[in-house]
Amino acid sequence: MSQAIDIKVPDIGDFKDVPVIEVFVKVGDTVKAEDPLISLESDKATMDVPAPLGGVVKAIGVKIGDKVSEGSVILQFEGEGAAAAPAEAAKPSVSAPPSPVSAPAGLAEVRIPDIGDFKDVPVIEVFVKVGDTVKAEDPLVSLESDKATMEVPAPLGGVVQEIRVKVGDKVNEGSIIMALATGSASAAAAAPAVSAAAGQAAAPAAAAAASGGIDEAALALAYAGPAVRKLARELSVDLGKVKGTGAHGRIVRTDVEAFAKGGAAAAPAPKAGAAPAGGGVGGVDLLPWPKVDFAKFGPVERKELSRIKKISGANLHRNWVVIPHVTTHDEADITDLEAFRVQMNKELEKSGVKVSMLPFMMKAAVATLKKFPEFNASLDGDGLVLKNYWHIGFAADTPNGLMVPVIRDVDKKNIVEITKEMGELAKLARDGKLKPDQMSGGTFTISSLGGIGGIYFTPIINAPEVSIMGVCKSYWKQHSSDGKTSSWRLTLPLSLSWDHRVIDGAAAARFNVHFANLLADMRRTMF
Ligand code: CAO
Repeated sequence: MSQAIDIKVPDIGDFKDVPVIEVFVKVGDTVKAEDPLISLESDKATMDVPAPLGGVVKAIGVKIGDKVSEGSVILQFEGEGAAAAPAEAAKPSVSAPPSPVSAPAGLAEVRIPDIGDFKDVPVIEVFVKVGDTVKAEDPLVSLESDKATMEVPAPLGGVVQEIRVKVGDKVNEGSIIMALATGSASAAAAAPAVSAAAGQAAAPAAAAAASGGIDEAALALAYAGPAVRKLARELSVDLGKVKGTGAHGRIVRTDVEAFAKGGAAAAPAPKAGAAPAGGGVGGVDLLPWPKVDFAKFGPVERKELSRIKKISGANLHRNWVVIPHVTTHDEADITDLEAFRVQMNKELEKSGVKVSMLPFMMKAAVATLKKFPEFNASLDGDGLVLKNYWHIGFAADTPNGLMVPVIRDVDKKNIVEITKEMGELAKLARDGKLKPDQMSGGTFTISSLGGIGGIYFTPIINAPEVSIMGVCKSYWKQHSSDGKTSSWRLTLPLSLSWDHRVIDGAAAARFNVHFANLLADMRRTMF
């Protein structure tokens, strides 16, 4: 005989009469501790109530639409202890009256509350970062319309687990801005789970790791509760692709499961810049990822990916899958520029500034972007947003992974200013101290492996940018312009990746030629 246990709604802050929007279990289901049982949604937050312990669901006391408060009994379990230890079944304690157990609080998704008639209001400040502990009413983000500035407070206390907006994003009533681990679950939030949805905005450190600014639309704001997001992560399902069949298009558990099996209705064809539709590739379902017990073949150890790698990985993956990349390789003759750089470094020796090739490339990039404006642009639906500013990101290799600090207004800065700023930003990146605004707003990125080696590579475009320049180590190469005479030239390999939805191959080839010509003779930037 097993012990019947009432499961109650835990402490959910000041919320009262919160509607149940999803019930994840059915009678007879076996659940583990922390498995989500139901999801509640107020106008300010969505909260999953997880199982406080393992057991078998004996009865369910709520249905979708019911309103519950702290202490409401939501279901009844046959407890894990009794079920797992039949030998103890005869002990008197087992036949004791049902013991009520409050589920530990779980994850709460915080939404933008009623903000009147305001629509598409930009986030101007995010006050918290992943891992921060907040109390109810602590300000989380600040919004600014042309008429008012509003702070959105925490609807309940907890630990910030995911942040799904960043400065500049536009939000509306109901937009999910972050997830809080509440109650006992907050202890586990010290090592926050990071989803692709959290992506860009989740952590300042990684906000620009691979993509200078995601339009959070499809992924971050996919209408799904924390448990469904967790399931999606476990099944490697991109929520941006899943069509929700729940109320108001909400993505429910079965949608994710069906999608993972390849049978779900796909979301409508994406707009340019959004995640692709369909479960599989070209209508073909993908095979499941191979599961191998590597220990069978030899000794292994497991190392968790750094937080930055998890976030940048999700962004890189999205960018790689969504953007039709093409990479055009070329080379630049930097013989004279290198001589000039060496000369300038001698002259600057006393000032302590040491100029590398990268600031010259930034200047050459700006001049080339001005000539080819569609490379300094972002896709917006069926249109192209051409930017009349030139903020250049540079990939920086840090102990925790790849980051992309951005130098603003490169067109207005000289080589020494760029060098100094680059040095400061690279140091902040390596120390993990870059702020979100130091990684946002980039219009074009340069990824230089020149200090390391290699000849060519295919850099992944830093969405929502549409192109990226990869450079490798320069080398001496014999060059002939007439087939009769030749000379040794210092040659810089260039690899320009471009978004074929925006850029054509001919334009990319011209871009590279122009860029290379400028590096060959920087005086041309004056024309
Ligand atoms: N060819 C030959 N030598 C080069 C070169 C090139 N293209 N680029 C740099 N070098 C030299 C520099 O002149 C310097 O030499 P000295 O020490 O003799 O002066 C040395 O390589 C180291 O340069 P650096 O890397 O310190 O400086 P940088 O300005 O070129 O780059 C930074 C700065 C932050 C971009 C770089 O340190 C870095 O992190 N690069 C890695 C970027 C990356 O990971 N990209 C991959 C992204 S995709 O995963």
